[in-house]
Amino acid sequence: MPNLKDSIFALASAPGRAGVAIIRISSFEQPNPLKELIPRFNKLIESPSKLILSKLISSQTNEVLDECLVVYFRAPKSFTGEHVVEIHCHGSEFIVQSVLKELSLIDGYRLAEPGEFSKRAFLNGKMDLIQAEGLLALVNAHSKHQFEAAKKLTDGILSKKIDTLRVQLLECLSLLSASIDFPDEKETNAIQLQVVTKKNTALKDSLNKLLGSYESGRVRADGYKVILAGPPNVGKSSLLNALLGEQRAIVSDQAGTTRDYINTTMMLGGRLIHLTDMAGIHDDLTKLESDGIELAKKQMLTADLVLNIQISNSKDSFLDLKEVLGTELTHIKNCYSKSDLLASDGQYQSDLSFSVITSGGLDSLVEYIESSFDGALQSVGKGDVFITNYRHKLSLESALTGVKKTLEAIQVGHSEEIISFELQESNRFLSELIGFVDHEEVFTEIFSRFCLGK
Ligand SMILES: Nc1nc2c(ncn2[C@@H]2O[C@H](COP(=O)(O)OP(=O)(O)OP(=O)(O)O)[C@@H](O)[C@H]2O)c(=O)[nH]1
Ligand SMILES: [Mg+2]
Repeated sequence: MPNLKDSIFALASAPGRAGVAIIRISSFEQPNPLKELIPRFNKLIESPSKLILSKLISSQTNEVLDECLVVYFRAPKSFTGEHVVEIHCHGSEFIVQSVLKELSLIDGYRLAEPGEFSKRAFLNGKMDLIQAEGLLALVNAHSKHQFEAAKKLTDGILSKKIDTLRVQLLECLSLLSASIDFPDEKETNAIQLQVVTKKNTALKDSLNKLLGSYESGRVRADGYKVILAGPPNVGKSSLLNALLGEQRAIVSDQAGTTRDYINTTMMLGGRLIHLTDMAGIHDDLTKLESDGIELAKKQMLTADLVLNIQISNSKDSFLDLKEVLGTELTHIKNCYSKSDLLASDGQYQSDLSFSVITSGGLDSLVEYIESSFDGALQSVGKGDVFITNYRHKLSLESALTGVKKTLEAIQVGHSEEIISFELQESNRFLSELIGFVDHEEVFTEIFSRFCLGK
């Protein structure tokens, strides 16, 4: 674990040439060693949270490195909760590197690890673990949906919900502990057990509701996975290229052109879509093709929507994906490709039909994908709290198991000690979720996903 007493610094803005670059420094103590670099240091310290114009002077050569704005945030009123100085210098790579080098020469100062500023903010109680994950999601957001989902996390809305559930658990635990301490109070204890049962039933409902929001939350946060499936040569790769507006996949009149799967990401009306083209599925296989088809099957199992494509004038019917996969997929849409080959359009009213050559029907196909995406979001109401993150899902599932076991233990008449044990398990998972339980491995894994300077 990195030393928390070290002063850390890093470029907080994006690397490369820019108008302004921001270098962030966070120290456990007042950053007096910066006196030499920042001649107006005293003025800076006297005026926290105010931008001060100052030269930057090299301690090695006494040369002026830059003239820029500097701001000091006095602990704990800073992002990390420590003493933070931000240098807003000119965004030249040379200036940035010179300033970073000067900082690295100061005793006890070192380059921050990715996510180390945020980790210090978390350790100093500036945000909980869920909010830290929200911050990561916010920085990585491409779409409005992702931004909104991340904002719910950083604003602490999910944390508050989890904490409310945790408080209810703790209330149950204290009722049980009173019963354990006073075993002779049989009547009172029976009433308290009823209260615990009622509270746990409500907890079970709340946890189920949160878990039920995961699929919708996941689509918001991670995007919607659409797979182009069908026999060889039906025009899957052509459709991928047409939707993307670029020649991403190889197209040819030879069956079996695509062997691997091709993942692409695109925005449709502000919606983040992951579009996958893959090997055509058929029976008469070479070894290479069969490997490709195995990969394709795995892709389909994780899809939100499978477009099952067949050629408009084909005598063959659509692939039976249930038979191909040995399991039912929830969202399949049959589509006819190459509609230009038909004498007249609109022959297959009930199915989508399109042509990459004439572009006919492509708008309807896009509309269909967009409305499927929107449909996936609708299972969660506008003001509802929802979850987006797999770690949160796993912790909530474990907490739910504990609550269910508690209710079972009450039903079969187990002792208050056993009932308490199950509830404590639930409490542990909810506490871990927010980061109240010291779990260095989880912290390291989460913060290492941050970029440098965050
Ligand atoms: N007439 C017509 N031909 C098309 C259309 N779309 C694709 N094709 C042609 O159909 C052939 C196969 O197209 P691909 O996009 O490679 O088909 P695929 O489904 O990816 O094929 P595999 O990768 O082999 O499974 C090519 O010759 C395309 O030019 C269309 O809308 N109309
Ligand atoms: Mg192909």
